[in-house]
Amino acid sequence: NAMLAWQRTAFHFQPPKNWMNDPNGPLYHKGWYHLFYQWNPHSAVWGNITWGHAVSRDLVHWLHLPLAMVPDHWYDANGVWSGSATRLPDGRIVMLYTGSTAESVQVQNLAEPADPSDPLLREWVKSDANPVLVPPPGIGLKDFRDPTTAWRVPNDTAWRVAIGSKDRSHAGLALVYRTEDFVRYDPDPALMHVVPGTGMWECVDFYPVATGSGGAGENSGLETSAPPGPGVKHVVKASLDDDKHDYYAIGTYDAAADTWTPDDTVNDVGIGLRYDYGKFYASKTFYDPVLRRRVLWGWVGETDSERADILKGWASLQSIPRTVLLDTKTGSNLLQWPVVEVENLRMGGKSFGGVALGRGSVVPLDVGKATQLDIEAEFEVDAAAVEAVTEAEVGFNCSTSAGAAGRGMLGPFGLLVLADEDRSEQTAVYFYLVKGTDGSLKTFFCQDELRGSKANDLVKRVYGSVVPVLNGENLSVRILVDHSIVESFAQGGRTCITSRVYPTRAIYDSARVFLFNNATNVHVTAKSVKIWQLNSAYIRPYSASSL
Ligand code: DQQ
Repeated sequence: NAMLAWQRTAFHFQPPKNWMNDPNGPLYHKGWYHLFYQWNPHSAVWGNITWGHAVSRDLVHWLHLPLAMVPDHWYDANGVWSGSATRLPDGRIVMLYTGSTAESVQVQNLAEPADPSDPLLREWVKSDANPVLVPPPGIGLKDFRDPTTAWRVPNDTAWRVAIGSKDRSHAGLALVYRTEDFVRYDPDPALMHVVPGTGMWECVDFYPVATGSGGAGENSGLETSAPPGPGVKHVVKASLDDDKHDYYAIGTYDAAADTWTPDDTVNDVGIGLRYDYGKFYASKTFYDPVLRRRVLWGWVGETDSERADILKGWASLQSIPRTVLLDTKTGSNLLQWPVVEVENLRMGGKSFGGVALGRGSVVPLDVGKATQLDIEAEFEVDAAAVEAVTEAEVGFNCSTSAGAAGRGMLGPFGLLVLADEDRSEQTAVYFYLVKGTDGSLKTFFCQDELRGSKANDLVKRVYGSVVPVLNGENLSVRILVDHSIVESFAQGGRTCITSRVYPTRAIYDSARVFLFNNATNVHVTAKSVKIWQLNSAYIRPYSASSL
């Protein structure tokens, strides 16, 4: 439908058409990054789930390949659901995935490349032993899915795999199994992790991160089986089916006892930290041995109506792949940042320095076409004015606030993207400070979609949360704008927010960028703002001759 053509993105991963959801089995093999994904070959709504497949040299430009797996056995007749890849030390690649059987029972299945010497891994063979795991006693037949990448610990030949579930009391949990051959499995009750009240855990992920002290370098990712010990923390992530958000906790994996304990037991998985406060779900990481980094993919769904999706002929994007590191400055959160290859799409680039933002001001930034942008901005707030305020909005919360239009003492201030000339449409990305009577400052990072579009068949929200700001740090934000998505990263990626927006006026040459400050009591200076146009990534359809 040409009417909605401007909503397709230019550098986010999208199949040529139809419905997509979770990223599956990401891996690196013989020069290529592989991405599989949940896909409906027949329509723009969820169903008939098969595995789409694409490859890339740089995680940005993709070549679509034929389907990797289709629902063609009784054990996955109702869908080839989510799963993960594991590379064994001998180079063998095993893929574990959930099949929804003809009876809609969730079972785990094994598949391997037909020809591991094919860099494109075009053909996949399902094991004769399938299903290799069925729901254990006490677990619902439809509550057993999404196997992780397998890992090993020192002095043990057995691999471990986690699978998401819930129990009868609505506690979310990760069941762990041990296996030597990926065909026979034994339960590993010690390593199971349970969090009351969190409901079904989908797409569990478990991986090490470096603390930068006493071990691997703090700026590199760790291989999934990197040995636990000093200098290493382990992240457990669960996608909560109840509220469709991805939560994580950082903790310690004791390999000898085979247990994982969260650092912050109050904010355990599903209660505490979120990867992203906007639209971002069913994510999965993989280790990239080339650039020695851990890379995160997340499914970014639509917030328009199903009717609009059918009109468009497609639904959903994958997030920009993000490098994941432990934030060694705070020690208590991860840092997510667009993979460095995205910067190769930068063209031109404009710098604006020292833009004064008086109280209630809006300043346009002339950047030309503003539908595909990479923005880096740094703000400084007038410290004396902050000092002069005795108390400011301690009860503030992005989601329940009036958004960018609301005027507080020390916020909001930030940027408006995908805005038209008179700002009748705009997506606001901003900071908001609150101050307690004891003088303590807290910084919120929010994204407001309420005026994102004139269309009325949309879910529009104000997203966001607190972002840690350390002494001496300015407020900083990176924003990627791509037609119908805004992905924002505050303070180097401590807090991230993804929005889908569907402007009807701020499209093509009419899209603009503004700086704004709606605070009543504080001046803000945009110390530096750099804005690049981002080139399209020309994601190519498959044909044998394109190789
Ligand atoms: N999507 C898959 C499931 C998973 C869910 C089915 C998460 O395997 O639990 O398409 O979005």
